[in-house]
Amino acid sequence: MKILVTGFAPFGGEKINPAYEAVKLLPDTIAGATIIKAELPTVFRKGAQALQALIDTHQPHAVLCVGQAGGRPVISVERVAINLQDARIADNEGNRPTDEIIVAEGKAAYFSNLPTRAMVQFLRDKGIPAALSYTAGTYVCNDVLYHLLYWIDTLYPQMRGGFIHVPYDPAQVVNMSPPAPSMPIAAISEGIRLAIIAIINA
Ligand code: PCA
Repeated sequence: MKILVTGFAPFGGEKINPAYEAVKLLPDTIAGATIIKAELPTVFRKGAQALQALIDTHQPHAVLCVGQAGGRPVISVERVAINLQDARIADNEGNRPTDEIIVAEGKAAYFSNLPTRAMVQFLRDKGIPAALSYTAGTYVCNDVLYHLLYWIDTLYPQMRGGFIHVPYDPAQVVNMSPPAPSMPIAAISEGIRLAIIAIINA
């Protein structure tokens, strides 16, 4: 089995993106599955284009994208992506879409076909705080997840795909007052590893 796991480039003035830092720490093999790791640009549409090129090249059985959700206190396993771009801040190329549809002929929303509830439960069983999330936002992460789930619906029905949002790393919040919630990158990486085991075991 081959699993593509992606993180994102830092955005919004941050020096690191804990999502990609945690993805980089993953082993190359998890429970017998080959793990392919990559970084996506934090840019509307370009992030999704980069993901499509990776899927074309590697033909993975499953795709797990990981992004930073600064302010969320736990690892969030996303259930749904919506057909909307609505950016609070500019992306890394200065795009700031408002009220834009992602795919004109796409559905209003798609559900992840990963075992989201089992992933959350497995992380909790192993001591990593995790929760189901019913919104991936309306920024670049939702854009990438929406494209992924649209392709699964229309092009790759055998493929499984989904998204995990992760908290800030402590180094990103030390100078905030009060500091936003955070989780060390090593713990985030272990959470992603456990989520991948839950995907393999489903
Ligand atoms: N988080 C952003 C985009 C890139 C990332 O890591 C988001 O939640 O949309």
